[in-house]
Amino acid sequence: MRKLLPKTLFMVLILIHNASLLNAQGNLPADKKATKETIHLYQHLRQLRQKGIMFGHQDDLAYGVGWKYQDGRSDIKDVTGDYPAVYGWELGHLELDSAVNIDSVPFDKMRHYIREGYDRGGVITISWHLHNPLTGKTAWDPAPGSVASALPGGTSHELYVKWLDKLADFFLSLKGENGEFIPVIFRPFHELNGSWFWWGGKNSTPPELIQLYRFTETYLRDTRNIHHLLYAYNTDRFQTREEYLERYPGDEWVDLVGFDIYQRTYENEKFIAELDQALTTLETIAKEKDKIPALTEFGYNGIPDPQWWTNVLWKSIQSHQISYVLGWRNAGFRNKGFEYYVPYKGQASADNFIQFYKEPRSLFQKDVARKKLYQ
Ligand code: BMA
Repeated sequence: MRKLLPKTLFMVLILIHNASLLNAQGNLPADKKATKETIHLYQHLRQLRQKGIMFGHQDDLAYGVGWKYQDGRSDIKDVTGDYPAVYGWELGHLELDSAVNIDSVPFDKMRHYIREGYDRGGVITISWHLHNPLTGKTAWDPAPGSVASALPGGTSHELYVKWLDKLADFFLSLKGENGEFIPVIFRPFHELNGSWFWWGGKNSTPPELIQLYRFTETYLRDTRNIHHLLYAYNTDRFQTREEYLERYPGDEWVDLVGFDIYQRTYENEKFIAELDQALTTLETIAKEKDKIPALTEFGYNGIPDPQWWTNVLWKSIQSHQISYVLGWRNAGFRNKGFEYYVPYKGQASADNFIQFYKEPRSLFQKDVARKKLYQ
């Protein structure tokens, strides 16, 4: 009896701890049936913002500049000795039954990397550059009426639903050690205020896209019974609050609010001012709506400024309480040029990245693993 007591007491304390987390106001994600790992992740993401900003990287474990599919490798780890806290993955071409994604990453390998990141205590986020279901061409085919046609009653609706089934199957294949589903921050229809994708900007009316967003979420959640997703509402760079919210599906559909932004000129000060301003607006919106703000994609291709991490990125984000920033993929040699958004070992900004890594409020794998985000 005496021996059992501490263990029983411990379990009771855990139960009380979990119950208090679950009952606290505003502590449930948009999906009211979310799995317990998903709820815990959601709650930790909300709280962790007070401690710092997580660093994320797209396709981090799959390839980097000059390498592909080497177990345990990551450009971020090569530079800092630590992995990122957030791992981004992309599902484009899943809808085509292709074995590899839009960037040639085999889906089987991706599943394995997702599990690896989760096992290390990291956060998984997923985007989907799905083809245009109306024209059968790429995501970058802004044919008029594409969104309307994907809606119930539309000519490509049936195909769109078939694609959602493939997406659902993929999400349902992501499992941890004990058979639990691996929580994912899903950011459907990203950059939705820009007009380059079939779903975005001028290519549909805001009510059409809102309807498609809600349909998609309802289908995954209620028809396919998927309860391990957090939903991100994701624009590109924006000027005003009104522009940001124009296609917002509503508070009950969204967990995170974010935007994507890239630096494309040498004008650091201009970029800092724009990013800082947009983050201020985003945080105000997030506060009002009780959502988690994040910089869902960023980058400066080739990072030509060796001091960029501390002098530009950190300078712009340090005073903000956002959940994470996701650097885009290190594609390496592509289209007759190099494309990468985080340094690799020996790259001009690598030393400065280490300085950024050492900032107490920049969070990487080791920092978040300690937080046990799924418990
Ligand atoms: C874009 C580019 C493309 C890539 C796509 C999906 O921003 O990086 O090269 O195919 O994302 O990952």
